[in-house]
Amino acid sequence: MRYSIASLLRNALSYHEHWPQAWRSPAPKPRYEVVIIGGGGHGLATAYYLAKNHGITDIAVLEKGWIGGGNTGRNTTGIRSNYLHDASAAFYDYSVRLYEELSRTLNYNIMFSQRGLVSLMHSDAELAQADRLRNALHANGIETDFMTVADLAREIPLLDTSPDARYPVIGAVRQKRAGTARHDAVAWAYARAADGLGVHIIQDCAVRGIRREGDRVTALETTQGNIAAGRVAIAVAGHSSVLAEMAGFRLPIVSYALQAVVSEPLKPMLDTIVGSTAVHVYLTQSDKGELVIGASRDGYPSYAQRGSFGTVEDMMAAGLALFPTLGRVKLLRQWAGIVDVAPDASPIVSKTPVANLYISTGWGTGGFKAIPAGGVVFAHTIALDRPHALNERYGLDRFTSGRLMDENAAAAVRH
Ligand code: FAD
Ligand code: PYC
Repeated sequence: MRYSIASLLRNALSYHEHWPQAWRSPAPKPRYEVVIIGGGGHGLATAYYLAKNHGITDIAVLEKGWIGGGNTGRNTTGIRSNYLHDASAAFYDYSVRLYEELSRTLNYNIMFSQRGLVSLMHSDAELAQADRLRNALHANGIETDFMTVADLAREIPLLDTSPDARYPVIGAVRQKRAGTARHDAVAWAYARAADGLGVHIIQDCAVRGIRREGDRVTALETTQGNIAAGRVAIAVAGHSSVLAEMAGFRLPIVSYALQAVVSEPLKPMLDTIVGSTAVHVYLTQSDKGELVIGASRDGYPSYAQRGSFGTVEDMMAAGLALFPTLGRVKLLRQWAGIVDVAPDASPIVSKTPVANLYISTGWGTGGFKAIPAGGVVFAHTIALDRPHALNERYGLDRFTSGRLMDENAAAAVRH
């Protein structure tokens, strides 16, 4: 990373005062070549790669709240590439490789930590399914290793590996290159880099209407006035159907709340991500010491960014079944994000039925890991009006052709 000793000293002695703004806050211009709706990781990364890879810099990113305030700043930051289908494996592994370099690429410490992801198995059926996935991953050059119960007892000592456990563990599969990153740093890093290339990031600017002439989008009605656009890109996660309706088409997306909680800070006790799809919970420990715990999405569609108490109760019961010693740990916070779920649990990065309107959605419970690659392929699709090789299978046309790509089994939590 490019830090000089002088700049480190200056910042250390500044008492955190007089720091320059990391990106500007311009008033919107009347027109942009490209307007991106949604200042989450996907919208910001797309703006950056449009400018960096395609030389398009007359771009505005419109965010109704603050950048990263949607799912990007609410997620549990699991980054991995253990997906079943060839096209998914290629896409997600490219994203992990971009993450491996991202702090350097954007000159911003995103705190990427390749601490590995351990997926626990509790039945022969799960082991058989894991073998199939491991073979598919191996064929795609993505290595995983099998962990025995003895390996688990040694490496995750607080996990209950006894045969008398409520849900006895019989083995696990680990992707060592999987990991976590600081979620809002990813948004901020892309924002600062995009701003540096001339992109306007406009916060507190909600899109309320999409204007069309014939089959083309011409302008957006926003809370900061009307903005004309040559091309418009939608990257609003759980609000995708609302935006699609404004543009006059329908999406096969259902929106749900997905919740997570953090505990009080604890001494270091868990140096990997560990989860069980059967018992249905996953845990990791943040650098502050908090246990970050998540599980399934809520069972019914909703736009309420709260989530239901029943899901939290289930999540806690599942967590305690795996880690009974955590029984007296206190929870600090609970929150939810609204996730955008496609029927096959694969994303949609695509042209739309409306000319010059593009959409990135369907990331569901797993789009944080996809931000770098999602940005690259969405920027390519917008700039060249055709998909990148890595998102050819992510078109909206698959819902009419029937060529779906079912990744429900690879979703770490229920989509
Ligand atoms: P967002 O970050 O939600 O950004 C969309 C933005 O659009 C929002 O900021 C919103 O305010 C804005 N917007 C909406 N409507 C409008 C409008 N009308 N006008 C202007 N702006 C608008 N993924 C993983 O890979 N690993 C994980 O471990 C993981 N854990 C998760 C845990 C939880 C609890 C949640 C909620 C999600 C998790 N995810 C995870 C999923 C991941 O967070 C999302 O898929 C990803 O962040 C989506 O990014 P995005 O940029 O598409 O959406
Ligand atoms: O997609 O890896 C994932 C994930 C973990 C937790 C939520 N999503």
